[in-house]
Amino acid sequence: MKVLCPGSFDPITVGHLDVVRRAHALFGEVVVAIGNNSTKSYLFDFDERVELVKGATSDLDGITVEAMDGLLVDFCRQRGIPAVVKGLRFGADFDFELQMAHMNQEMGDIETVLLPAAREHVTLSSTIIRQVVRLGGDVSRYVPPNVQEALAARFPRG
Ligand code: COD
Repeated sequence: MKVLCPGSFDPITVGHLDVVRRAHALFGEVVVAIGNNSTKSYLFDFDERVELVKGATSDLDGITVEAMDGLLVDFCRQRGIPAVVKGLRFGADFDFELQMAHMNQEMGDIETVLLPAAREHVTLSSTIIRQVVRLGGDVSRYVPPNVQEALAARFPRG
């Protein structure tokens, strides 16, 4: 079955990649879609986020990457994708994901599968990564190498 792993990916982290890999193991074919969450302002613009996700997943089989410029339900309908797979870290994620899951089911009959974040990634977020890098910290354990390079270029040290 083909499933969608959507996100802002600002930037993509090893936590996101873990969910993508597990979705692939469970369902076989994964489209990773870079979308916009209208409540967020982004460090990397849309095209940069798409390129970073492409670079981070280039060694993974069975995974394609696309820009999602509009409603998730329209994107899925156009491609015959029946379900989305998302990661769940803590209660706040659940509250937000449940709202989106209901909207996507009502608007487009799209099912949502929520995978618990891996124990080692449960406190990892793109927001924390951006904060640590801005303050000169090392995030190499938490992001793929191409993202680390992009962050270093954005926030050169000393
Ligand atoms: N471990 C596991 N999962 C994680 C981790 C981690 N360390 N970090 C994040 N995740 C999960 C998040 O919980 C989420 O499920 C997913 O990864 C993506 O996270 P983000 O933060 O990159 O992306 P969001 O939540 O900002 O993405 C929101 C979308 C872009 C998917 C959403 O806004 C959307 O669908 N937009 C399209 C327009 C639309 O249809 N809007 C109406 C939706 S009802």
